[in-house]
Amino acid sequence: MEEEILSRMRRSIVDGAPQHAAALAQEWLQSGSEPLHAINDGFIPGMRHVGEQFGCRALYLPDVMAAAEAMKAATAVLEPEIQRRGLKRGVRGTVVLGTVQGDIHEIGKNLVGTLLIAAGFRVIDLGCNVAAERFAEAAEQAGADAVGASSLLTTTMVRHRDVIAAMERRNLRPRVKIIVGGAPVTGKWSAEIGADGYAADAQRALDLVKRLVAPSAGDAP
Ligand code: B12
Repeated sequence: MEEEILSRMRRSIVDGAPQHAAALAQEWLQSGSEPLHAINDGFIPGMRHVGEQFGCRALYLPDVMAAAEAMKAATAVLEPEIQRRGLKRGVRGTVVLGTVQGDIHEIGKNLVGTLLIAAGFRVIDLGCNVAAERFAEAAEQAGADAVGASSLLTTTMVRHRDVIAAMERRNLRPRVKIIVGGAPVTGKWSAEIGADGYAADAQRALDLVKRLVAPSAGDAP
């Protein structure tokens, strides 16, 4: 039963069907199932498939755009429930999040933000296409503990370096931690540019922030 609905979730993304995706997400919540499981094992595999098909030109940009709309419709239903389930245990720290300049991919970054909020972090989400200086300015103003910069394009990954440089110019380093992520990003890249860490998915991103920012709270869910 669960496997069947997960498979329909994958299909709803590939078909680019927002209403169907949202309805499946609702059905999932009504059955009392774990919302993150639906994202990780239902909707994200659909998105991954679309990305692969786009990469080998079996699908085109409008297909990817439709898939992204379906993904957003599903996460709009699931993310509030993820946050609700996590709430509320005193603020553990402040994290500034954004997608780097020139890049408008936001779905993964939003998911990272949702898990951080659910775990008790204050998240300042700057959105996408964010200039390096803006990350640093927001971190300074908010007294942030960490900055997370997302990048989904090999051509925009280099902007991570700019974020680090902007933070250094304001003397925010090494106190404010910098973490990087997004499909083309690796641990090797993070080490090469002098970031504090990289994570492959939202759950690992949360674990990383807990380790870097709130080590004493590391055992809490
Ligand atoms: C959806 C999508 C789009 C949508 C984005 C919609 C939106 N509002 O976000 C639209 C249609 C707009 C789009 C546009 C483009 N796209 Co696009 N897109 C994708 C696709 C299919 C899925 C991305 C996604 O949402 N995945 C689901 C989420 C949940 O996963 P995720 O983003 O990886 O995030 C997870 C982790 O990476 C991590 N994470 C993410 N951010 C962060 C941040 C931190 C700090 C940490 C620690 C972790 C972390 O946690 C997340 C949750 O688990 C990918 C394929 C892929 N495999 O990634 C291509 C892909 C990224 N796109 C690609 C391309 C080429 C483009 C375009 C250039 C196409 C064009 N010709 O115009 C444009 C670029 C526009 C721009 N300037 O940014 C290429 C990139 C190739 C490359 N190597 O550079 C990909 C890989 C597709 C492909 N196979 O060719 N795209």
